[in-house]
Amino acid sequence: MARLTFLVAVALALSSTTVAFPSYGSLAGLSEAELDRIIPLLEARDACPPPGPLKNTSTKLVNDKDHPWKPLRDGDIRGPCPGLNTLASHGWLPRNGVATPAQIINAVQEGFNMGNDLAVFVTYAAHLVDGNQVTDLLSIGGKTPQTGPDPPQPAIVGGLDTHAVFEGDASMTRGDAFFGDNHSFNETQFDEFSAFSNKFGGGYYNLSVAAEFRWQRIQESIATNPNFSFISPRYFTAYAESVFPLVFFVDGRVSDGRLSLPNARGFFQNSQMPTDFFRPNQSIGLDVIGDGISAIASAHPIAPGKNEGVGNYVLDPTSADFDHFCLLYINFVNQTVKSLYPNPTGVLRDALKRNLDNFYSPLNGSDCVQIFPYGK
Ligand code: HEM
Ligand SMILES: *[C@@H]1O[C@H](CO)[C@@H](O)[C@H](O)[C@H]1NC(C)=O
Ligand SMILES: *[C@@H]1O[C@H](CO)[C@@H](O)[C@H](O)[C@H]1NC(C)=O
Ligand SMILES: *[C@@H]1O[C@H](CO)[C@@H](O)[C@H](O)[C@H]1NC(C)=O
Ligand SMILES: *[C@@H]1O[C@H](CO)[C@@H](O)[C@H](O)[C@H]1NC(C)=O
Ligand SMILES: *[C@@H]1O[C@H](CO)[C@@H](O)[C@H](O)[C@H]1NC(C)=O
Ligand SMILES: *[C@@H]1O[C@H](CO)[C@@H](O)[C@H](O)[C@H]1NC(C)=O
Ligand SMILES: *[C@@H]1O[C@H](CO)[C@@H](O)[C@H](O)[C@H]1NC(C)=O
Ligand SMILES: CC(=O)N[C@H]1CO[C@H](CO)[C@@H](O)[C@@H]1O
Repeated sequence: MARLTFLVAVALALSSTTVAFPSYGSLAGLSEAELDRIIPLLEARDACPPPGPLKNTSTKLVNDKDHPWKPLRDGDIRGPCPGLNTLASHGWLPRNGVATPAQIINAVQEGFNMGNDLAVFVTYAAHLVDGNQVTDLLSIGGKTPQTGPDPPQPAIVGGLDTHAVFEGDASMTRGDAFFGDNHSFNETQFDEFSAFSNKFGGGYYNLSVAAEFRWQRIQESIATNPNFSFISPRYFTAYAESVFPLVFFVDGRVSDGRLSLPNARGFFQNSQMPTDFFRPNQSIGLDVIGDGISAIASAHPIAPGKNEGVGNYVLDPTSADFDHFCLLYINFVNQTVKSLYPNPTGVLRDALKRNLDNFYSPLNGSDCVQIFPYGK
């Protein structure tokens, strides 16, 4: 009897641990003892290799009858990225907001015609720092709100809401983490987005608006956020994300580089494509986005740095910048990933090595040489 009670207690303890640690929870930053306890409870999954480019890159209806917008159900996860949120709310991604990297790459290619190099690079960057390497799952936001009694649990980081490794400051429609919410749509910020679109774009978000508003958001963070950080990778993603709406949120039958405010609100706030929305008429990858980044950054140049107190923006010469793209890759791997996983073993190490290969693959053949923090 005592033995049975003991077994039941162990079973309960194990199941509550499993509940407390979702399959998509990130293992980044956990102690060796926590990793030893949690990893055996996870169902390890061999990831499929990254999908290749689309075979047919024509424009087509993507708000179609197989991908209707649906409202959130209890427990569905959404996060700081209006692109991924929208794909989930239209069923191009699992509607619960938890996906494998391969599902994300397929969805951004099919749904928005994102180019394969960009899709692979961004997805594995996010997965390496915010996803679960062992189960191959990534949450596009935080974790499901815990319902019921809270069992003791390790500090679960993970999902794209995690601050400072991928998600960062000076977003257009989301606040800085310092102010408490780094991922929800903010109406005040959208009002400003609209005001800038009226002032510089004749009522549309176009490249001129993108340049002015990017600069405005940087200036606001400098002036108000004592903890403002604008170094790589955020330095790159902030500019890239200012370009994305111009190409991915504009109907592919028009492709005129300007986004109407009602359609912008649909994507940014409601994770919703316009009725009858067609994806871009060609795949848009690193080269086109790179041109957009240059146009926006050159309108109001500022080097990477961080605030040391409100209003005191101090440059950080160790950060990668537009002249040192390979340093983005090197620092991300050698510093960010390495510090989150200082000494991985077993299935975790194997998965990290595979995902580092996948992350590097769009750079293969360039003069940016691959590095191997966990051996070849
Ligand atoms: C390929 C995988 C993708 C990943 C992992 C990803 C991840 C993210 C993350 C973490 C952010 C938050 C950055 C921040 O504000 O701190 C973000 C923002 C953003 N993403 Fe994505 N994204 C992806 C694809 C896309 C696509 C396909 C689109 C457009 C269709 C898109 C559009 C945007 C935009 C416009 C923002 C800026 C939001 C704002 O500043 O208010 N993303 N993304
Ligand atoms: C490519 O897709 C478009 C839009 O769905 C379709 O009209 C066209 O026939 C396809 N082309 C080929 C070669 O399959
Ligand atoms: C403050 O900045 C540091 C360094 O970027 C970051 O690790 C930390 O999460 C930030 N805290 C908040 C509340 O934004
Ligand atoms: C939205 O942003 C504004 C301006 O930065 C800020 O004052 C406000 O607290 C934010 N609202 C929410 C709900 O976070
Ligand atoms: C944006 O729209 C405004 C108003 O129509 C126009 O003056 C400006 O040239 C446009 N910017 C670009 C890059 O097309
Ligand atoms: C897509 O549309 C743009 C703007 O109308 C046009 O310049 C471009 O040639 C089109 N691309 C394809 C592949 O049809
Ligand atoms: C990566 O880090 C290792 C160990 O800290 C160092 O020896 C190596 O030079 C770094 N690689 C690059 C390319 O910076
Ligand atoms: C890079 O390309 C080489 C030669 O095509 C190939 O053998 C290697 O597996 C590739 N590496 C990665 C990480 O994609
Ligand atoms: C680090 C950080 O500030 N993360 C926050 C992102 O936003 C969510 C929701 O408000 C917070 O719970 C996180 O702490």
